[in-house]
Amino acid sequence: MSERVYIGLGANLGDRGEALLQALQRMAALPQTTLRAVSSLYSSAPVDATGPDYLNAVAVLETEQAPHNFLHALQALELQAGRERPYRNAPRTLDLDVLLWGDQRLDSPTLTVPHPRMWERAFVLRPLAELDAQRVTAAQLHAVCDQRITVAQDPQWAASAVRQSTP
Ligand code: A4P
Ligand code: MG
Repeated sequence: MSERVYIGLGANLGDRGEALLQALQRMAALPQTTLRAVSSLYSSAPVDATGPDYLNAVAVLETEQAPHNFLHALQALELQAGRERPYRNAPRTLDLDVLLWGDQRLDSPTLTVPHPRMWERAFVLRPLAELDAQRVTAAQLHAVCDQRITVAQDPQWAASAVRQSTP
């Protein structure tokens, strides 16, 4: 059975836009997985972190993979993009977070879904609301409206990755 999965993408080191696009292409090529849609590309100030501004986006995929297998695949893509983990919330070349896994709640030592901090973050809620307005309330968006975030590119920035994935 396939599930509709929302992934948060972020980068604030290196060629950030290229890293996010390549990650989308690589996620689109994962077994039993289709990339359905990608939000606009957002530029955002670091939240609970220091360093350069981030580029962020949210992607929706359908996958028949099990959640932990999928998480391991995402972590392999982070490593491939040169991700290092010197300390918590350190600047990064690529971060891929599982935000939502259908309507499921998952709570294991390595995977918590919905992502526990997503509701505090405009860089997640704004692109998520763009993809699926029913997933985010006006009150939730209002709660993060003081965070600095702007649209850097419209959703066409990732159209080639979505086309590549469509069977
Ligand atoms: N893990 C548990 N649940 C999940 C999940 N739903 N998705 C575990 C992904 N991983 C999950 O992650 C640490 C551990 O979380 C993993 O081993 C995994 O088993 P990590 O990617 O190694 O470390 P991290 O990225 O520093 O942690 P995390 O939780 O992704 O950090 P946050 O809280 O997401 O914060 N500001 C802006 N503007 N844009 C950003 O993208 N990102 C962060 C990272 C901070 N500030 C930011 C941004
Ligand atoms: Mg992460």
